[in-house]
Amino acid sequence: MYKLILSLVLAVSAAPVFAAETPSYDQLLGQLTSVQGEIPLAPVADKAAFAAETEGRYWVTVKAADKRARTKLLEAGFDIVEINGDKVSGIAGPELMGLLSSKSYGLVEKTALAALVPDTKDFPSQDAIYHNYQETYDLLKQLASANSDIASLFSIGKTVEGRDIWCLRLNSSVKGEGPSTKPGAFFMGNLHAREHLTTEVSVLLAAWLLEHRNDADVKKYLSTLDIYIAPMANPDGSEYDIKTGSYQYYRKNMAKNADKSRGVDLNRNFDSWWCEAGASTYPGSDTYCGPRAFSEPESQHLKRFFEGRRNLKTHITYHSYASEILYPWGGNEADVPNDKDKRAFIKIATEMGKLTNYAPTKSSDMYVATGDSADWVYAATGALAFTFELEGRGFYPGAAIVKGAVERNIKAAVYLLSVTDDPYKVI
Ligand code: 0X9
Ligand code: ZN
Repeated sequence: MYKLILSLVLAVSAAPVFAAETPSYDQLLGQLTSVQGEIPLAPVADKAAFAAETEGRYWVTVKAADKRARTKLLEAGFDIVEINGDKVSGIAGPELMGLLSSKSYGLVEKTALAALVPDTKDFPSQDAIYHNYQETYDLLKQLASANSDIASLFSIGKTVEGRDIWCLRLNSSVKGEGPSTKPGAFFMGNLHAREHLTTEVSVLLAAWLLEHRNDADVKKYLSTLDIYIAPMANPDGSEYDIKTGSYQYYRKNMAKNADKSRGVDLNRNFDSWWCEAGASTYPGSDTYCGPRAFSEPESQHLKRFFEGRRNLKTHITYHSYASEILYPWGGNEADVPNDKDKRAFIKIATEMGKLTNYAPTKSSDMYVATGDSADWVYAATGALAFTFELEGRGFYPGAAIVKGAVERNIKAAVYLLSVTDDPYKVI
């Protein structure tokens, strides 16, 4: 990917706002359109190269009549990925297969994950346009240095394995981690490892905003707001998902659990009714909530980030995939108690829904799951926090999907910026 960018940059003269080595948004998207088609879910060539992670895990479809049934499945440790009418599909480990095959569950279909996963040492060639950790960091660094009057890069903190959670800040008066009184917006990608499209949406949003920094509306947001973009909130998991020789369908962080299993679901580890529903206490499960709320360095750093920036008014955490824009609560079937907030949530989600063709949805209508980041952000800071479930079929939807997803989501993000000065002006 990086070599591709470099050769393109050498071949095409850079737009004036970018330093010579910085690829423009169009150049980045040029690459995105140059590869077409979804990744075929082909049988794996070298089964011996398979990491233990896919061993004994299945892609499973079971009956689940309603959201209560879905929440119960999450609690049993089932990782729901798709909801289709009265059925759900997702990933189950060996410990769950017995239960799901029993009479009390309606098992419709199961396929060994090992048979579905394409072989790769990094992003596979069809997906070379996706940014891995180093490429994401390099692009953020280039964007910051080419726009050093308004952009800066800092680390929110280090992960379990010692990687930095990089965050690009766009603020015309303050750099790095200095405090700001301007209303703030925070865009975050890739809290779940395998949801790589969310990294692309976030990092290309950054590239687009800076390339369009002289457009009247963008210029206004850049001079009046405090904007943060962290495209990879779970870089350990994200790298693990692509670096072990094959896509791993990996969701969690890389915590070493007491029972020797790996990973805590960061979107169950926040202190919002922590581990009460739709989460598992079994460490091997994909929805493991961790030993306690905020047990993980990644969630701790995000907590500190939000608590130290009370100027933040709006937030999107990007996930994939369901084409939905979710608003609180997700951990509780009730509506948020503050009527003004509720109306603002619904109105803003609806407007962003028109721009993306995603469905505005109360999060708990998907399923009740406690400990998610958006519930905590809203409850703890009052910032209007949305969970985007991007479009696509599958976690590895291929290169062709990226351009449209990025373009649609830039529109929604720019709309969110347009209300960040006062989100209640929409009601
Ligand atoms: O389950 C999740 O964490 C999110 N879906 S994903 O497929 N990306 O894993 C949805 C979170 C929505 N929040 C709640 N329903 N609480
Ligand atoms: Zn997710």
